[in-house]
Amino acid sequence: MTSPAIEANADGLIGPTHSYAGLSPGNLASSLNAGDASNPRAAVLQGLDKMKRLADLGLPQFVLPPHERPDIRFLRSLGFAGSDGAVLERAWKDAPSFAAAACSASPMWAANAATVTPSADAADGRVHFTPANLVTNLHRSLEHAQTKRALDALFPDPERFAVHDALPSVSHLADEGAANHVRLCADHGEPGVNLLVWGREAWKHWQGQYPARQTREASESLARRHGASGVVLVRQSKAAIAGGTFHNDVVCVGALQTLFFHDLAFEDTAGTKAAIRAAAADRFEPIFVEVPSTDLPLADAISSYLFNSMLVQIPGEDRLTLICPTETRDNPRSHAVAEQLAASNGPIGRVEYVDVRQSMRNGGGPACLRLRVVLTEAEQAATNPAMRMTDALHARLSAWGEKHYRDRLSPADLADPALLDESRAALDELTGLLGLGGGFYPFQRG
Ligand code: SUG
Repeated sequence: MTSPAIEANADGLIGPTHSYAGLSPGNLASSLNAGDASNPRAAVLQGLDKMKRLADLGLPQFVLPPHERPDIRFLRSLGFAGSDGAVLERAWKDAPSFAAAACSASPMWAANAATVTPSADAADGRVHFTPANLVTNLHRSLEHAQTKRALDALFPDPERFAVHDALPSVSHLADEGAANHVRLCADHGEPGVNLLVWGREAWKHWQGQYPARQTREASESLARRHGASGVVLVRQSKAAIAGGTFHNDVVCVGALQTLFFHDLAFEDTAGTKAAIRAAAADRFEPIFVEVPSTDLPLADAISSYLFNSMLVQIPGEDRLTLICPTETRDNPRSHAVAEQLAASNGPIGRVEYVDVRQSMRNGGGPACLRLRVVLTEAEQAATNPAMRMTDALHARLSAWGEKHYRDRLSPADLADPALLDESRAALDELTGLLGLGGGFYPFQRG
């Protein structure tokens, strides 16, 4: 017996320290824009508008709170002491790379928050979450404990939800979460095919210029601990990683029966398709929409983020809608591919565009900002209602962002102790707005 289910989104609310610090080698946008001034206020409003857009389309939308940044606890663990302001000041003087990592607003990219297995695919009938350890990049490795706290707050019922700890934080088990997971199915509530894409193997030396962020062993462990069915493990292509595909979701997105991807996404495209077909067996016929490099060179795919779009089934519509960043419309080749898709009789009936430019400049498109969670009616009812996006919450959070966020932040401003106080004041108020209770943030626990 399967229960009808819908695909909800939980987006990372962009934090007050959103900045361009060049922290992610292999993520070309992050390197290219390093040192530029950011606009955290515009960023949070863009993210909120995107959430409202999805909620208005009839898809359940949740908000994941930003993490406390600067991460003073992390800096203290490195031996910096004194008042919180003194810790920050000293760290920026003596260890600026660690200080920059401690200030990153990277938890905004919720596709990296966790890997999710819907209850229809899990052996014990619960929805499983494993926060990603994100060990490849220092600034991101600081996220998983607070991510678990946020997921516990949003999915509090242990009868229905299993929120695990991250995999051990070692390079052998490097895990980047749902950015390397695609689920295909006949219908969200029915058992699906779980495509887990890895870049390197734990025991083999990695020689690429850029890091491969997901190990095969991490993906296997996730599937094992979630009791996931329909698992297909495939290798991300080395050419894709070399070209700047730091996550599979930069060149691939899927929904229901449709897999939309660039021809350089996988090391073995024919093998990947065959494995997906075999896993789908007689349950459904996968639809492959493959974009050849001749139509769209990898470099254009990466700079325009055509594939880092949200592929969604709007309630009541037969065909899928692709929600792309405005950068896709600005790139003539990507735009042509998107328009052809919508004009064809294929599975994607409509293309829309959303402005998330502040996030895009750090390599985070519409799909990076959201974590997809397939939920049955009963599971939806068991989520924390205070974290669900509504018109009223959108208005409250927009006013909150306007009040607390700066409209200009250069990387040098991250050292300003006033920013620490401003960020904490913002997060303190937010815990009330999202019903998170006291002690949600480390600074509230003393
Ligand atoms: O991990 N950028 C993020 C972008 C994550 C995008 N997520 C997905 N593709 N799902 C990253 O590389 C840049 C931060 C900086 O340079 O300041 C950063 O962390």
